[in-house]
Amino acid sequence: MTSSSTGSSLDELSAIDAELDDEERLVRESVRRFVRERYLPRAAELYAREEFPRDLVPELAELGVLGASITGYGCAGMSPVAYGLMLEELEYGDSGLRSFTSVQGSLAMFALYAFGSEEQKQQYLPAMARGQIIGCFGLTEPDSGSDPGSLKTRARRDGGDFVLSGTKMWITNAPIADLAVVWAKTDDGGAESIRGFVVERGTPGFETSRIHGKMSLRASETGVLHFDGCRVPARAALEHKPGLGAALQCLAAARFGISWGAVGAAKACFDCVLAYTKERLQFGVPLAKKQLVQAELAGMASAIVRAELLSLHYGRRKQRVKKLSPAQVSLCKRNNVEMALETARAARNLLGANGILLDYPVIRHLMNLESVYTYEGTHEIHTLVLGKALTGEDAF
Ligand code: TGC
Ligand code: FAD
Repeated sequence: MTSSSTGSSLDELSAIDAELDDEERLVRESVRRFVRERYLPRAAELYAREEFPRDLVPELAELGVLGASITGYGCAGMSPVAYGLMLEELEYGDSGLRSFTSVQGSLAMFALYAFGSEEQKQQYLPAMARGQIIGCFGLTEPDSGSDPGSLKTRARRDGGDFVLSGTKMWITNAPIADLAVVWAKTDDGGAESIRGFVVERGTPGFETSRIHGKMSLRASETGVLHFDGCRVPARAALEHKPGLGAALQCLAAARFGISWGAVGAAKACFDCVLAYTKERLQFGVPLAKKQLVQAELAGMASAIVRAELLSLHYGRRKQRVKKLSPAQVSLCKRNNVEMALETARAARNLLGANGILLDYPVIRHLMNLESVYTYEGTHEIHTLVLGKALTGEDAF
């Protein structure tokens, strides 16, 4: 079985091409070309320098990947499968590149699209699709991660305004964001509940700082959002049923995309190690001639193809019925990220000592996937979502 110049032998095994329409193939090919020509040559250096390549944002916008699943407002209106393939190709490059795109599109832009006023949509979405406004999504806090219902950030009503106070931590894109979608507790209108707000950079009382020294997702900028008496007009509040449901709807969109992205990271590890085992001689023959090595490769290929077909199935279903259940999304994210992490670990092992060098993409993906395993709902949280769906028992 041979690899095509742009594709992988895995694509031949899954025969996924035959299941895609022209638009989906075109999206996959154009993003694949961008990643291989424009990102991969710089990937190790960006990772080593803890740097997100801001200079590539206009090219990402040109490719139509920002807010790609949104229809109208200058967005590409991609099908769920085209959107997923696009993220798979981006994460073949680096999880940080995919993270940037997920947060911009599935979290910040999706929140505005689903819960923003018409004025907010017109004001922000076209510029975000062009990459001229970068967004972030602030849910997690220093003391509130898996249990976002316990968040402490407050939005106090004061006449025609809201006044925000609190801290959001571990926020992707925070240091480079022009606006933040922020989830805060308010008692406006009676009982205390969670609401989303849009806060622009430059608003007095709103600052961001960068988290340095991450050993994972180093090519993604992660930071803290600080709100100290930050006054925003009432029209900055998103329009949704009060509570956590709106934030979780945004997360559902992003988690579906991550299930595809993880397949891309796993494929990058597989392609690297397949080539390596054909060239690396030990005991006088290529590693690829050893049965134990072939068993590893066969296991990896099977797991990757199964994961991609799972995402394809849910993507088609999402297109047909418009929405996946929370348990379906959890199953997909949980399965595919675990698969990618195990694939990356196995690939790292097959590279031997070389596996710890940034000269090969594998250790970078392995370290990145440790974050992907934790964010957007940890592996355990998705296990518990599935457990609850299966048993009816809430074990959170
Ligand atoms: P619970 O009482 O069960 O539900 C509250 C309301 O939300 C609805 N709901 C969902 N809606 C859509 N999708 C889902 N998956 C949903 N799960 C629940 C639910 O129906 C209810 O609606 P309503 O109308 O009745 O009010 O909420 P809970 O507090 O018990 O929480 C459940 C739990 C633990 C699953 C949830 O809190 C959770 O998912 N925790 C994990 C937190 C998380 O994922 N944080 C991610 C932060 S963002 C991020 O990590 C970005 S990284 C991006 C990158 O760089 O790529
Ligand atoms: P905790 O919730 O403290 O969990 C610690 C451990 O306990 C985990 O293993 C967890 O699975 C386990 N655990 C928790 N509860 C239970 C339970 N009930 N039963 C069994 N085990 C449990 N957040 C945002 O809002 N926006 C972002 O853009 C964003 N980007 C991120 C980027 C990176 C690089 C990282 C690492 C995180 C990012 N996050 C973001 C935060 C991320 O969503 C949280 O880290 C995640 O939700 C987990 O929260 P926590 O880190 O506080 O862990």
